Amino acid sequence: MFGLKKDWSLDLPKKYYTMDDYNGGEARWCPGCGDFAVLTAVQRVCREEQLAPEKTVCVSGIGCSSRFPHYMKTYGFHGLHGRALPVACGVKSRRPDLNVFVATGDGDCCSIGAGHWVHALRYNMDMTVMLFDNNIYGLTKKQTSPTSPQGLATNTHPDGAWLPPLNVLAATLGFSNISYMAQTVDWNPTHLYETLKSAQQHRGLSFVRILQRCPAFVPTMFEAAMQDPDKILLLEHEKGIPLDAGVAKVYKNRQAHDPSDLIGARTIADNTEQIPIGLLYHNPSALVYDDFTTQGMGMSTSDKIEALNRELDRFAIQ
Ligand SMILES: Cc1ncc(C[n+]2csc(CCOP(=O)(O)OP(=O)(O)O)c2C)c(N)n1
Ligand SMILES: [Mg+2]
Repeated sequence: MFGLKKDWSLDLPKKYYTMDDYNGGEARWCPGCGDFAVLTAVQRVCREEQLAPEKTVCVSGIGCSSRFPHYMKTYGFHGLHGRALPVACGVKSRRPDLNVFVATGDGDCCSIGAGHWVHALRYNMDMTVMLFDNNIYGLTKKQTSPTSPQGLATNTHPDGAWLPPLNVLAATLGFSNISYMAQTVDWNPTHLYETLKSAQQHRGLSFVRILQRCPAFVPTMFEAAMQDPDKILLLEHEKGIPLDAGVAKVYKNRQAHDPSDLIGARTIADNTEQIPIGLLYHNPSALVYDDFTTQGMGMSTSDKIEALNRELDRFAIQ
């Protein structure tokens, strides 16, 4: 009589979400695309944290990486190019109870969506933002993006990109009221997973830049760092991303970095000779905009009408 209680009601186990509960179907990215690894890592985080699929929403802009919401069996919004963040802020402002993930590309976030990048990070609403940075416009087939390295031959700069890339880490650290910024790579699944898990647990906007391979258009982009792990600088600290023994074994080039140290984070970000991975900055006490947008949400209709009338009365001409 397994699971049958004395009053004849069934003692069913609490629902446990498995990977399947987050699987939105076969992902159609190119073979070898780094986006697959990110998708799996997010599904693992959802399972680990037991995020209810019906309480989770993935928001994106436009790009290969922005196809992400289609492959998650959660709510999703595949939006307009560059507009992932304002949509996500809108969702969060009315539904603070939802877990929000944002998928945005380097073109989506740092080019056409750059204005929203600055302001959404300043609003610091509680969501996990994943910047899929493959240093190229993938979906439109190889145009220069703000993070393309100088000299990269693309369809818009066949003789090589003219300018050095935008330093995403340094730029983000310059925005006001940021609360969480980490960097990871798609080709180390453990570090990727640990980083996204830590990001999801943070209350506020966690901005995670993921160096992401695009074998179709820039197949050698991160090859040097993959071949020689010493080109990666692994940041370690008790307040940082939990250090997995396997990850520590691969990345011998390590630096202790307290993520509350903004000046230290800026110094690391400015050194473009190495690729830092880990938590660069964390300020859990930054103001969270949700605390303002959710004010009055529990009001009844008559309370709302009364409050509205009170406001209108302020304009009455005596
Ligand atoms: C308003 C607007 N401008 C331009 C485009 C064309 N467009 C679609 S995706 C894209 C860039 C995609 O690059 P990225 O954001 O880096 O994503 P990826 O495909 O590399 O993942 C561009 C320019 C568009 N869809 N809408
Ligand atoms: Mg891109």
